Amino acid sequence: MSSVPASSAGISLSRFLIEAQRDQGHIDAQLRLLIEVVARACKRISIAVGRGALGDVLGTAGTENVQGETQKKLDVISNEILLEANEWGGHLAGLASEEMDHPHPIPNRYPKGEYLLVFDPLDGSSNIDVNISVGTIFSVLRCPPGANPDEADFLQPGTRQVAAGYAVYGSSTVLVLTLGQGVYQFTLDREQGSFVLTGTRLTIPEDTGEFAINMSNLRHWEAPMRRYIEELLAGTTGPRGRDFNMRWVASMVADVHRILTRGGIFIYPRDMKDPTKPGKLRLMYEANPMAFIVEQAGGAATTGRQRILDVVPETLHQRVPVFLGSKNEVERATELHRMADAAG
Ligand code: P6P
Repeated sequence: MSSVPASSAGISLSRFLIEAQRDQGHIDAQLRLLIEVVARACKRISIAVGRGALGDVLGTAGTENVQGETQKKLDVISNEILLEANEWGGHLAGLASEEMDHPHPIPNRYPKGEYLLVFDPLDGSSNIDVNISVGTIFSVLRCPPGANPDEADFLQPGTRQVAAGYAVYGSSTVLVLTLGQGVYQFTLDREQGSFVLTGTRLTIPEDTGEFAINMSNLRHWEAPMRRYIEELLAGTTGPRGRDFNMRWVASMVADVHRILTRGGIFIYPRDMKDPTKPGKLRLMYEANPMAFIVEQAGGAATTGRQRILDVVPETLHQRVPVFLGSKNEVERATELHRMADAAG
């Protein structure tokens, strides 16, 4: 991550977006409003998450989402915050969320815009009750012209994203954003109540000594996946000739933010626990936005067999295997999978 040049130090998110629209022409007014609205919603989510046991926000909501996962109260709260914040502004034609079976149409009483917003309102929510970082992940697509969008209009490959970002609610609340021209980091100044630029053109080192994976699934992995991890675990005694460290937060946002900050490889591979699922993470609102950000930071992101951003979605809540982070490690792991496939 490059330090913020003096000329940029302390720039607010609003000023950054105005300059991206007015001076660089990277975005239009609707997209600027969209990002500002999402950022404001993330501030509200940060406040709700920060209440912890002092607010009536911990524990389960007693309901299940479309994934069949038990919803935490904060899953529902965060989803409602993002829906309510985005309905009335006239910048969206539709929204889709991990927490909702079908896309959410913009009510007829509000004007419709040109963009589609897809999000995971609170990623890693199983960590909430134990006070470990969680986050919000979002992806922005263009709505097909004139469409009153249904699910099919959302099913665009990740290369069609015009913006993506995440907020991580940790020791500080950080918003990471790409508009397709590099990756930028903003930290929430709670006294001002605004996001302030704290990192420009974040870059991921091509090599790393750190990997992130849930090792408890080892016996369920495909052979090339086991071979890759065995290479890392062999350290200086194995073919890689160096030792590796492991981290696993079980909050994708926290693991990806660490990788964006100091490098690493994050893997959630296909496993045979449930052969009907090609992985745990969802393409549209986890893999795609994170892959866009990682590639914009000079990293790589594949399914182990193809570039994530090239995957053509078939369903809104489709899952994919995820390998992302330091380019040379992602390429090594992907090459092992391709060699295994070629060997049949
Ligand atoms: P596991 C959180 O539930 C999540 O979707 C990601 O944020 C995280 O990387 C992964 O699942 C953790 O999965 O199997 O380790 O609990």
